[in-house]
Amino acid sequence: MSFGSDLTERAFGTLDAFQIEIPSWGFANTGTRFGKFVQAAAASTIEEKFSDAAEVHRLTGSTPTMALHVLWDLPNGVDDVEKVRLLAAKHGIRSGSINPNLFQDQEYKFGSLCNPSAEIRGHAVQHMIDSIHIATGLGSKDISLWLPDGSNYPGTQSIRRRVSWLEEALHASHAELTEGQRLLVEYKPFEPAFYHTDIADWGMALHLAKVAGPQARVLVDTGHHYSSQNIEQLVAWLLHTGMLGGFHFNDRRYADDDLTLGSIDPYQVFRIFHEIHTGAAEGLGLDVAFMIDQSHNLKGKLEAMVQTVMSAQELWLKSELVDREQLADLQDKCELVRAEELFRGAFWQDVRPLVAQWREARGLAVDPLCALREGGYVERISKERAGKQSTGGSYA
Ligand code: RM4
Ligand code: MN
Ligand code: MN
Repeated sequence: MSFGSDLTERAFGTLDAFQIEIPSWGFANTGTRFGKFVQAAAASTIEEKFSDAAEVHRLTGSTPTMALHVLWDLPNGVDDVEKVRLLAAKHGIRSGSINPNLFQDQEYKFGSLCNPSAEIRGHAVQHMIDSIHIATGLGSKDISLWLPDGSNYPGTQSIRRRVSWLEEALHASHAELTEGQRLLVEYKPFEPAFYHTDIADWGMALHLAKVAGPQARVLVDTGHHYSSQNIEQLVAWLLHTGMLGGFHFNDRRYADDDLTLGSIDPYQVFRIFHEIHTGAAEGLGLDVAFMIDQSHNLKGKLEAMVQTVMSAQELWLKSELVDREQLADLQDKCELVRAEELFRGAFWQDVRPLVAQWREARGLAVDPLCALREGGYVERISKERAGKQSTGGSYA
């Protein structure tokens, strides 16, 4: 397929502006609840994670920031800020969103921000506040809260009392935000709790974000929905209400599978991106953080991350190429098949040559996966790290 020069220019602008954050935990050994398969190249220190993130950014040009998980990456909390600042500067990767960890300590067995014990709730709020101070120290804009709280059996907890505790906790946390910072509220309908989760869906997250204060927004993790939920529709609603703060991208077939973005349903990512492009074109003044939340236990860490970023770039560009003016016209006329074909047509375009042209023009590897394989980085770290990997710094 050949592309005209206008289109090429537009595509280059779209790709230049595209950024997606990578998660530090994506480079660590990870697994399922049945165990972990250890990889020689897996990172076990924060320095190794920064080094891996820099390699992904060098190859893809789109990942200047890395999300950090407080207890995994800053086990000493605020005291680790200076060390992390130096590493970020050394590797040319900025610290991205700060993720509090309210699921690791033994005292959180029956909940953290929603624990019936006021004392334990207090510890959890303090952890939120520490996380915000870490973000301030690192120059990070977003604190993204995923709350593991919930219960396993009907009747064992008061759902409504827990809502009140959450409202109080998020309001108190929000008060610590500095100007320009945001509190992103993530939701998830199940796991680790299996009867009720305290922030189970986007409606609950939206309510809590509103109660927390003006700098709170909703974070959509694409893996955190019931099967068959129409994610682009809720994205459209969050855009409409000005409450969409960001995404954790991953793909899934069954549950919160954390598979590679677009590996199961690329059309869904396209549809979500289309909503965002449409919102931006309509002047909504968007401030939406794109982040990856994946951790691969079978694929090579670096390879999976580069593949994910490439898929994101391709889908972001495809969805930008929808002729939105013509689509709006067809929608107005209820020309269903023509509208659908226009939409699907953009999805089916092969934009990979266009992305390759952009890479070449920007001095990036034309084929980042091949460059990763041939560049020797993974071999080098596999030798350096062999035998010293820990299985900490990520889940199960
Ligand atoms: C959760 C959720 C959070 C992530 C943890 C590790 O399922 O997606 O965003 O921080 O996993
Ligand atoms: Mn997530
Ligand atoms: Mn998840």
